[in-house]
Amino acid sequence: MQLKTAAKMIADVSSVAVLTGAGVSTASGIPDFRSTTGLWTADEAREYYISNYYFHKDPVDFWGKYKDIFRVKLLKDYGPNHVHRYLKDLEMHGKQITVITQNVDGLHTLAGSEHVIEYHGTLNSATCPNCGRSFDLPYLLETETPICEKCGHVLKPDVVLFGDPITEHDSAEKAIQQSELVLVLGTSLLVSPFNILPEYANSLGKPSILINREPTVMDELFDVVIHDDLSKVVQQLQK
Ligand code: CNA
Repeated sequence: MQLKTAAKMIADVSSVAVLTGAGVSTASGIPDFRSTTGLWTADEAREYYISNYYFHKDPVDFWGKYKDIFRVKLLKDYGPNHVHRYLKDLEMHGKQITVITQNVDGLHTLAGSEHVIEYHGTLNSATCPNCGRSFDLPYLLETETPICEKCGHVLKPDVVLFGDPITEHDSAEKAIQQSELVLVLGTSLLVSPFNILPEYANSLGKPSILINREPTVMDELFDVVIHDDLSKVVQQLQK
């Protein structure tokens, strides 16, 4: 029943803001953080190691931990799955889709989605804090600690680290304002300020759907809640 309602809600609108989290990429082989099989449970100190504070304290050790936690060396081996492709398909069928993602793997863009707001940045590049020059993933993998080839500074990842400001919040809110429906996929909604966005959508009276394997602390905000595997649900939505 919930599935049918969700399918109709999506079919009936021409614009959707899609808020995604790590659960969208698990079918690509990238573990999430907080579910029972996630990367986070093993070591709570991970939050500290991928913080702005630790980057400044010990940039060399930071880069080792960062590459390890986000499995940066494996990134080139991961590809979009049918959840990413489903969102691109909606776009191809004429809907205005804005993906607002917490994911840092770049897979929505790789799947061809045209409007992607990378709320927590990307693993695919890093920037020199001194001269602002940008470097791509292959360069970051050449050395253990990537250094700016122009001025010798240790590069800073383009991922938003704990303690970094969020620069995309306003554009995310704007995308929600301009969309008729909000679809939230594969996120625990535990990370702030991203988790303010569903509340914001609710305050604007936007209809909303949540699809996540496990219950979240915000389930009651949504008109439709489906607790199931995303790949399975998406296949059913496409029927
Ligand atoms: P999270 O807190 O790990 O939550 C993920 C949620 O997804 C959980 O509630 C799971 O139940 C759910 N989930 C996992 N697999 C599936 C599935 N197949 N079908 C349905 N639901 C599923 O991750 P969030 O995204 O909520 O937290 C935000 C963090 C995670 C961001 O800062 C990201 O940078 C970070 N992260 C990103 C990636 C990535 O880019 N792929 C991977 C791991 C962590």
